[in-house]
Amino acid sequence: HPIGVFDSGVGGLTVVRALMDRLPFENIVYFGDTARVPYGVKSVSTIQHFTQQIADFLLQQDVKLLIIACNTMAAVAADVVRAKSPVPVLDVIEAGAKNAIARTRSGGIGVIGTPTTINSNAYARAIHQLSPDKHVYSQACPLFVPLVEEGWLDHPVTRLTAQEYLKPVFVEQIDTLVLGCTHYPLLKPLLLDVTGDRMQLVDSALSIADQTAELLQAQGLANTSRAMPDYRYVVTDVPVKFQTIGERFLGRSLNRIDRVEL
Ligand code: DGN
Repeated sequence: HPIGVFDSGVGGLTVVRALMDRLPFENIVYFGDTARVPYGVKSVSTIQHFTQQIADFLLQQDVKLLIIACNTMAAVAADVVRAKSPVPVLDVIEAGAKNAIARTRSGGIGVIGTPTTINSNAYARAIHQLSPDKHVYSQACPLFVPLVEEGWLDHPVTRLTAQEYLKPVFVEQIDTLVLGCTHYPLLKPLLLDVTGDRMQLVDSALSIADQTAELLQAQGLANTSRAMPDYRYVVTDVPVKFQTIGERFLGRSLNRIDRVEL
């Protein structure tokens, strides 16, 4: 049985990439809701409805595990998915929160994400539930998603935007910064430049790959076959430049793309 990974669009391919590296023998089916992206500015009820549709679709594909790769969906719809899923559900927020707690020394943790993710306060809740003494400082960075999709990973406009969002008053309070959006791992070098290279950047994609490995091991769900794994990509639209942008996120070529309507 494959692992089902889903996102609002192409961004979750950063999570697929981390899973392929960490768990090279697992089959993966990825679902990207490319027709309805972006989710980051939609209402909670709409996001919950879309998320449930996607989870139902993947469960019909007989997945053994669901991974919510999109921070926006994880922030407002993880409970809805968990309540109905017969298989385990992991999400990037839980994984990122745990990793941030493990890595901060000062206790000051910064979180950046889309407006919906930040407004939901989901990271702060997840962090405080595990470790009430931590201080969480949040900042929405709505312009990062389009800049990353434009491929402006090291561009003066992106640098200025980052300087605007990550002002010294914010940066000075934290020693750890959670990249709370699928797109942000691609900005790591630029973000380290802007925040100073002593900042601990928490990449939720890497965090969730580690958590997935632990869960598969603990529950005896790991694939024992050492055959070439099977990767499939299901999307609701194939927009212009999908291939180029997708391959930038995935770090390898993107084959076997199917289009469905939900
Ligand atoms: N995948 C979304 C996230 O991680 O928050 C970003 C893209 C979007 O829906 N705006």
